[in-house]
Amino acid sequence: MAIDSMVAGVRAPDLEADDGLTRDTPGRATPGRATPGRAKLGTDTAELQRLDAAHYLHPFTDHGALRDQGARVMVRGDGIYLWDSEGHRIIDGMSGLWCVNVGYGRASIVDAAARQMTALPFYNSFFNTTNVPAVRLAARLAALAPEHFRHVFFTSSGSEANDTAVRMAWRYWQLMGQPQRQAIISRRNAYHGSTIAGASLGGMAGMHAQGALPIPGIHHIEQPHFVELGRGMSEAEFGLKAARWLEEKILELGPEHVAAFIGEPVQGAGGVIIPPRTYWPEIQRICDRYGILLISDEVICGFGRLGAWFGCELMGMRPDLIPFAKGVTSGYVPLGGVLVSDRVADALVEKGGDFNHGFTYSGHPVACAAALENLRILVEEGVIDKVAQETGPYLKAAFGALASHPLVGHAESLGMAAGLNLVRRKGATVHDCEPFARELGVGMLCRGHMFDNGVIMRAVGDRMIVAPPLVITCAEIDEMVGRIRACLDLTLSDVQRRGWLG
Ligand code: PXG
Repeated sequence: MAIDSMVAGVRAPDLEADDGLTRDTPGRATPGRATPGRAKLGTDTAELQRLDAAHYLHPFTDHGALRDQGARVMVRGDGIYLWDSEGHRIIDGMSGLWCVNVGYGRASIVDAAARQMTALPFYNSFFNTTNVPAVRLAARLAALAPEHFRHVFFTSSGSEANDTAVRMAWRYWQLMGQPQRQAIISRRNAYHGSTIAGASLGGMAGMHAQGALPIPGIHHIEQPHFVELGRGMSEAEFGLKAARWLEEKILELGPEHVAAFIGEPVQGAGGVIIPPRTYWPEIQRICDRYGILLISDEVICGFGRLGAWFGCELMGMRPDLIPFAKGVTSGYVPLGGVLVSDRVADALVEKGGDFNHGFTYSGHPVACAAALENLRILVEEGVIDKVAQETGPYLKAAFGALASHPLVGHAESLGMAAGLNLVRRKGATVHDCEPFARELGVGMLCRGHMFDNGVIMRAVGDRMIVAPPLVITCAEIDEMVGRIRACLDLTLSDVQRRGWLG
């Protein structure tokens, strides 16, 4: 999960120099130390790259490598397109980071935030106070969420949302007189954030390895990854088998010790892993059987990514808690939260007393105002219906056709999330394909070509994924998939030249 860095893209003929940046110093920065106290923010790329390398520690980044390469400086966005400081126009195939669902350049969200900043930029929601956008947003979300949800707890990020879900699950079981129910079960290759609870819930070995993680009480089972683990089975059979790993873990821990199970409806950062249709209904049955809370982490899947308001609605789940973030504001302002079902809210409200948890920015009025306008756009423009009925199926066909490429084992999508596997040799079934040796880094090679050719795509090992803004049109999907195909050709030439095809 290193950041996507730093190669040239397609130079846009149509970039207006209206971003205040000069472009007379193209090329890479020479890294170096800025003079303390004298650093003045330059407007040219090289100067920004130098200051970036000198002072800015980026998330999930090899800082030494970034310093040598120089960061790409993004300066402007419009619809599905981004422009960097050197004027390259790039298709944002990742919606920022799975979040800019309504696309860039939405003046009405800017106006809503500015109006709220003018009226009341901040007030807290502690000490029996509230604010207008937070109240309105809570009511709006209650109306949009599945029927058994009427309450919301606000945070500023997905990680905080998941920390909140864990604390809420623990508190719920205390209030229910079963305080020994503390174990939370999650899955390998899940991503639930980067705070200590979030990283513990996540199943990313590389994150656990850099500290004393996971924290005690968090357990992992295998993921429902048919390609990796389903050899010799039908998808339907594998879905049931994968769900029953949960039951085995519950019985191993003792049901009376288990508080909750958490999962993303479709794993996002793990590589757009779409589970078999049989998986989630069986998980639901198991959670019901042992009374365990089900947490549907909708930080990526919520707000239309899969062609429904929430992924759980598509998957046959009836969760008790829904952490969300990202798409609720389309990333214009940070906001997250947890939708709380009646089962949990009734305990908190009716039996509760104080729930000793919250953040300064819980219910931030500017973030909530931006979210309200973002939700208005999603509803009034029929964005999610379009993903379900028009652009999602169009992407499925266009992206699925990439499976004919000699490097592609299989390609699949759901809504506006898609993934394909780069393979050394194709096979009759997904299990007969031969992967490349992981250390060759074919996915990263391919991602480099994508950047060079003006489309942002993520590489998760050798799985290439896209999740473009939900407002992408069919013509734009054609443009994006055309560039992806061209980059697959370039990657194929590379691996042939290097003799990696055998
Ligand atoms: N849950 C899920 C399902 C996520 O995808 C988080 C929680 C944490 O949200 P915050 O707002 O705390 O980042 C996420 C975040 C990637 C990538 O490389 C994905 C995320 C974050 C960073 C990188 O795909 N998702």
